[in-house]
Amino acid sequence: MKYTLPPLPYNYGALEPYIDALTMEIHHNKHQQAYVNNLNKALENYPNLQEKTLEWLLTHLQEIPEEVRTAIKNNGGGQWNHSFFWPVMSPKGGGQPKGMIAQAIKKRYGTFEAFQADFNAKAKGVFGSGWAWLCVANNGEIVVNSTANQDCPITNNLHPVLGLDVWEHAYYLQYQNRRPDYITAWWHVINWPDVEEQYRMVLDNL
Ligand code: MN3
Repeated sequence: MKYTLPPLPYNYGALEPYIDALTMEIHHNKHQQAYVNNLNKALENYPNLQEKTLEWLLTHLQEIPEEVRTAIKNNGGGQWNHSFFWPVMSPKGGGQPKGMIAQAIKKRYGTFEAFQADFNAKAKGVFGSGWAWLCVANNGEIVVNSTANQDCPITNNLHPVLGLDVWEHAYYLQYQNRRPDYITAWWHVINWPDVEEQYRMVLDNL
């Protein structure tokens, strides 16, 4: 089995009261584990694809045989997105960013609040299941966008530095239908030092 479930960088209850322990446990241990299992299953009969990185697979979907392309897009995206998602949250999170990402946000939006409003609107606007993102485009500009299902921004040449899972499985136990309340709570757990690190890494690799 090539792909495995990455451990969370904190315990399941660490993000309470903003995200409850049972949601975190099911989300990580059941939902992400299912993406891992189904990704491995999709790759079972394709030894040449097993040798590629997950990033390669998600940026070369058109080169993947049609019979496993959707499975790899969905489950590979699920594995990538969730592995990215956990470290951008922290029990010591929240507040406002510092450093280069703070400057980029200020340059693009003027204020942190204007950025937050745009991100919230994109997150609330996802119809059905998907994600909201803060990404960097190939020209170095930051972009706030959303993706459907488990579509990964890297497939479209956008490099995430922050992401929010707005699938119902991410919040339904605690917030039921109140996605906006989940989004509001989530700002309290954003790990801005990690976002800054992601941003610097992306810029270094453009
Ligand atoms: Mn999820």
